[in-house]
Amino acid sequence: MPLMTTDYDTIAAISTPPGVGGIAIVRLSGSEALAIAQQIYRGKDLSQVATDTINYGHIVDPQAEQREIDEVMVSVMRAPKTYTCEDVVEINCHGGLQVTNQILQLVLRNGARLAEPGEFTKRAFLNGRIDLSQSEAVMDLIEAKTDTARKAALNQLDGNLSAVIKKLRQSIVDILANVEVNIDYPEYDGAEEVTSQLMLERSEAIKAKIQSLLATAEQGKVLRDGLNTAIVGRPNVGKSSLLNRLLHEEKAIVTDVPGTTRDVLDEYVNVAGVPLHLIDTAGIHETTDQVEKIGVERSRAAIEQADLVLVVLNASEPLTAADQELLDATAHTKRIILLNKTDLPARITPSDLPDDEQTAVIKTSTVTEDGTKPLETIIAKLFFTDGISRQQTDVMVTNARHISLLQQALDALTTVISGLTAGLPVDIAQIDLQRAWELLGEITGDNYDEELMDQLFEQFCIGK
Ligand SMILES: Nc1nc2c(ncn2[C@@H]2O[C@H](COP(=O)(O)OP(=O)(O)OP(=O)(O)O)[C@@H](O)[C@H]2O)c(=O)[nH]1
Ligand SMILES: [Mg+2]
Repeated sequence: MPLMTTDYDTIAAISTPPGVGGIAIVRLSGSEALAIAQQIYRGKDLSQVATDTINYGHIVDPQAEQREIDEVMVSVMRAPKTYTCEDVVEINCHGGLQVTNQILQLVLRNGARLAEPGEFTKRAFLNGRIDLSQSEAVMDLIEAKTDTARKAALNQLDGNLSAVIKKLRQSIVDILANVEVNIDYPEYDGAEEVTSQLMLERSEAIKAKIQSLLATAEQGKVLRDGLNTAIVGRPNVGKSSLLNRLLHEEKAIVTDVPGTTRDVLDEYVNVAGVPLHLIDTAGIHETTDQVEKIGVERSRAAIEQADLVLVVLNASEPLTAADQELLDATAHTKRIILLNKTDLPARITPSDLPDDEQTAVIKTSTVTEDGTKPLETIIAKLFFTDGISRQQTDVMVTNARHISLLQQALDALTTVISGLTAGLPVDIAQIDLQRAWELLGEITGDNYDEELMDQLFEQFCIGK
């Protein structure tokens, strides 16, 4: 995309998290960034310093007799080779709410406007430095919960997904161009059939590529949002102990009193590159205790919403009716059965368990920690059959908006293919093919809609 910097107003925000810290950064972007910074800065003449330099000085209040606010380092980055493609100034000040807020106020009083969430990144998009899917990758990168999620986001930021989408769109344009040629020069016999056949073959190839992209989406979504994993079982079987083992930290309260966990507790943990959103639940059983009752209801709801259920049984006691009920309730969910407390004499044998090839059964003891490693391995295998290879994170669709657009493009291609197969004329199929081209363009923002853009960037944090 060409760099065409439009002259927008100059925006400013605190780019570091609020609170106390060694350093905080107030960032400005826009054609007035340097001039505004200069008004409140005592040090070198910023209009004369070289680009990509950091400069020592003081922030002063020009409206209050040059009162000193802080000792700072000011980074100067001149357009167009900056994050936003505009002049960018970053004031590195001392961290702390008072200092950073006062500097921000000064900047605003001297001509800048407070940036909206994501507005710096939006500028990078509007100025043509990155496309929409790359902008979204910035947010994914900030929010990455595991190293694999970070890699996938970084690849998307590098433009890997954009490149694949651009190629697909080009292939569609090539088909459409071919159709135009044949429609314009229909003089030779059989032009229509040849065109139709060619369109069909190429549409099938494009459809296959979209399908393979969509195939990465399940893994991609897990990488991004974490796998909702509910730990369920009767009271006292060791659910909270298991959560603590997987977290490698004593987060949940464990006691020998049944009914210790009364409300769901959730934590993120990285298991072999899979971000698990672990949900420890209250023991499921009949109870008249009002508080416990609500907990039990929430446990049942957690099963409904889970991508994976860890069913914990106490292997040192015979299987109870309540255990059986849980096994039935989770029969159609992705699950792993844990025979816990195997450090004690066993009272459940595998033959007591449902005969179900899909379900892995693991013996665990949260006391000896037996079974924790095998459990982690199985969880990783369930979602990433061969582990996550570099190849897979190269292009991975992680974003719900992208998934939905790819799905719609796939539907459009399916219509093209079934139409052509049924002998419909090419110019009818052409309409849906063009629709697929438009839908793919929405991923990269080549066809963008003002309202959609606002919604997207609103999800960003301030100062990014
Ligand atoms: N021997 C043995 N005891 C265990 C094991 N796992 C948990 N326990 C004990 O079992 C008791 C209950 O453990 P919790 O982790 O609180 O069980 P829970 O399923 O969360 O119980 P509720 O929250 O009450 O539903 C505690 O005394 C644990 O120390 C195990 O593998 N072996
Ligand atoms: Mg518990």
